[in-house]
Amino acid sequence: MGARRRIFFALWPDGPTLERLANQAALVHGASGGRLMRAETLHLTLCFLGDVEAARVADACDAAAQTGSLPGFGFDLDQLGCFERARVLWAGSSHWPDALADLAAALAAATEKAGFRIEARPFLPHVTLVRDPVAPPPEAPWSPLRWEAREFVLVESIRRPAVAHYETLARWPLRAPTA
Ligand code: 2AM
Repeated sequence: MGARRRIFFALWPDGPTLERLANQAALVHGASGGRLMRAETLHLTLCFLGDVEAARVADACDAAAQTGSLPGFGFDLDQLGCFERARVLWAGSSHWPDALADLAAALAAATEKAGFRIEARPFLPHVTLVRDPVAPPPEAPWSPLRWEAREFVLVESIRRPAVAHYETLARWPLRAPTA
């Protein structure tokens, strides 16, 4: 069996958004305990492809290009949530724009058409902030945070002892949003 690479499509925060997100993640962590995600790892997964053959990375890029020029959008990370089984604390949106759901759906459709197997779990946009929290999320402070998405990226998750390392492999612009 050839080498495999763990890849996913994501929104990555721009500098100012990342700074606010990282600051707030640190506040949450102060209340929740557990393992705080490092600032450079904060992201929102759009479509998780998992471990694929290395040669298939190019096919994932082709599939992304097939989605055409989709519009950019803004959304608010306005709530904290928790996946209890996975033991993660995250920031998410109570209402997200159709353009965000459409982007995730377009990537799922294009990658499935290219033969990738996508999990059928419903899309729930979230940014993981803390792993293995000790306290439940309502204890933690959170101020709504605006995120303007103008591109999406293909990222590789490289397993290193103890820490997750993410490397951006490619990026695609989103169109200027219509007013
Ligand atoms: P998480 O933050 O909820 O753990 C890299 O692992 C990224 O892919 C993370 O954002 C992670 O979500 C997400 N991810 C991992 N496994 C996944 C799966 N089976 N389905 C969807 N997303 C997954």
